[in-house]
Amino acid sequence: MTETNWQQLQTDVVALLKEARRQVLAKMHQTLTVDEKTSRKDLVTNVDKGNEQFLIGGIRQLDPQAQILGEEGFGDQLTSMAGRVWIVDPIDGTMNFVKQRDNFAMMIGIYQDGVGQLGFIYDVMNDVVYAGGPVVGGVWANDQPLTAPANLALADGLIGMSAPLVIHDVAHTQAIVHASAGMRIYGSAGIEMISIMRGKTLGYISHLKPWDFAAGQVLLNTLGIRTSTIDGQPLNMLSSNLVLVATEQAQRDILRIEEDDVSL
Ligand code: 2AM
Ligand code: CA
Ligand code: CA
Ligand code: CA
Repeated sequence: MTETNWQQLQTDVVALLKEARRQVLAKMHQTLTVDEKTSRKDLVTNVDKGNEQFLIGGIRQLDPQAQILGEEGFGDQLTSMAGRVWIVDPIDGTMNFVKQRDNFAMMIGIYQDGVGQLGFIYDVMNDVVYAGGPVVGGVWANDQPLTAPANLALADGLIGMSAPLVIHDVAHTQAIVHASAGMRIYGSAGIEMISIMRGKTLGYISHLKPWDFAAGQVLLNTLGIRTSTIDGQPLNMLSSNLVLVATEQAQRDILRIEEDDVSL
């Protein structure tokens, strides 16, 4: 693709995701094959793998020159973000998928030379695709344009967290929760990011891989929400990061807690 028609590409990716949803729903109530990756809390199913293969096949047709990074390893070995890179999480919230058959997402981020262009988070069970980016000038929930969430201070809203960080009080997460209006834990980075786009929570802190935040970063930044490491640095797209997603004000509040090293 020399001249990319981003609007058309967005439409094509949404169509691909809709077909992926049909396949996942059809397989969801059959017996799942569930394997442990690094621990009994880190699972992968036949549906994660099958869906990644399906999505990557579709992306290769849409953009044959691109590099593709997929969580389950069916894409390319990525060593740089040069050129066009697609980052795919076929099922985000696999534990929710296995235990609840709900609260999971499909996610795709498209980057050009390391810069986010389009993002997609599909809330599968509610059948809502969040799609958009700077190249199309906004974010849509299905056909509905989203407005930027209010720029809340930490004290004025709820914050999403990953449970292990709070249990072990990594990076002063307990002090951050204490300073907020309350904590919520959804168990899916994608569902957490949707909640922020909807203004239901003002941020999220979790230890994440590129496929967990690639799509959300594009969508959230388009809506004025900040994404960084817990130290306020840009996210590294080729490694794990301790990710801080927050409104501008809440990001400032949280970075101050990190700097002050306060324990409440
Ligand atoms: P996943 O389901 O695609 O693996 C769960 O708290 C959230 O964190 C999910 O979005 C999950 O994505 C992500 N996550 C990242 N690393 C994880 C890990 N090692 N184990 C479980 N979930 C992980
Ligand atoms: Ca996983
Ligand atoms: Ca994930
Ligand atoms: Ca996944």
